[in-house]
Parts: sequence; structure tokens; C-alpha cells
Amino acid sequence: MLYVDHDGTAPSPRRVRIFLAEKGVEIPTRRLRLHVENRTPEFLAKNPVGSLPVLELDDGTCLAESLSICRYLEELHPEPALFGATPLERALVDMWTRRIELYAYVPLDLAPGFVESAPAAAEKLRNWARLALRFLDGVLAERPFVAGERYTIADVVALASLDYGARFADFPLPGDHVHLARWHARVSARPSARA
Ligand SMILES: N[C@@H](CCC(=O)N[C@@H](CS)C(=O)NCC(=O)O)C(=O)O
Repeated sequence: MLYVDHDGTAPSPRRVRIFLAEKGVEIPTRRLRLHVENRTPEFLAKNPVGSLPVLELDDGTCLAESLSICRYLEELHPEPALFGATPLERALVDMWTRRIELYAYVPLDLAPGFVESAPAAAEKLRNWARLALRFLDGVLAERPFVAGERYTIADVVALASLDYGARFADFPLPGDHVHLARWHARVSARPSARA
């Protein structure tokens, strides 16, 4: 059983939903009201951190962390290879996924919480994300996808992060980042983006 948020807007569960759609794999899914049903004793017994998504296996093992869940699913369903197909590709995909997560997603996720209490810190975090997106725009001038010629988990994480930033962190795609905008249109047009 896969546990996700009730309305499909949370970025971490969305990573897993997109990933599954790209694989063409369906898993029984339960939608929980975010910040409420993921805080019940019953759910905390599955994931003491309380976060979504969680993948509960038939033997009762509960996997949390969206990327860990996706890695597990990649082992079970290797095609298409969304974490990379060769040692070098796997390292590059991992490198880009970490860059997107650490320098774009995390700052965008944290910034809103500091706007009132520490506006300078919020602005610093937003600036971090701005620099990351400018860098990514330059990268996407040279190739169609974040980690290279093929769609990978790095694109999944980038799409979920940027859509989250635009929707919940007052951080729309900068208008002058034409390569990033073209990439965003390309990955948003994939059926998985609506999963
Ligand atoms: N690093 C974790 C982040 C999980 C996370 O923060 N999930 C959010 C939704 S995107 C959540 O469950 N928030 C609700 C809460 O913490 O009460 C992952 O990738 O799964």
C-alpha cells in the first residue's frame, strides 16, 4: 500500500506518483489528509517521522523517503532505468538529483517558514534557489533533460520541486529562463506529470 496526500499537491508523494506512471506500474494507494491523518498513532507506527509518502510492503515493512521508495521500485521494475543504466549514468543522475534537492527544493521548502521570523534568512534561501535555477537554465541550454539525453529521476524531482515552488512558495519560474521553461513544458506534457 502506498500512502500519499489527499489532494495530490505535496511534492514528495508526487515524485513517487510520477515515477510509477513513468514505469507503468500501479500500486494500491491510500490518500491521507496531510497534517492530520499522517499524525495519527496508527500512521506514526508506520513512519515515526510522520511524513508522506510511505510504501508499506506485504510483510509490514514501511519505506519512507520518496527517493528511497523510488530506488526500491527501480530494483523491482528496472525498465525504463530512471536512476541511470550504466555506472557513469547512475552517478550523474544521482549528482543532479542531489543538486536539485539540496539547492532548489530544500531552500524553496524552508523559505516560507522564515518570512515572518527571519526575513533575511528567507531571502537568502530564495536567492539560493534563484542561483540554482539560473545554473539549471544554462545546463538545459545544452541538453533536453536535467541529467543528460534521457528523462530520469532528476527530472521527476525537478518538476515536483519547481511546481511546488510556483504554487506554494511564491516562486514562479523566472521569465527569462527560456531553456528551463522549454524543459518544464516538455516534462509537464508527459502523461506522468498528471499522475
Ligand atoms: N524527504 C522526505 C520529505 C517528506 C515530506 O516532507 N513530506 C511532506 C509532504 S511533501 C509531509 O508529509 N508533510 C506533512 C507533515 O510533515 O506533517 C521525502 O522525500 O519523502
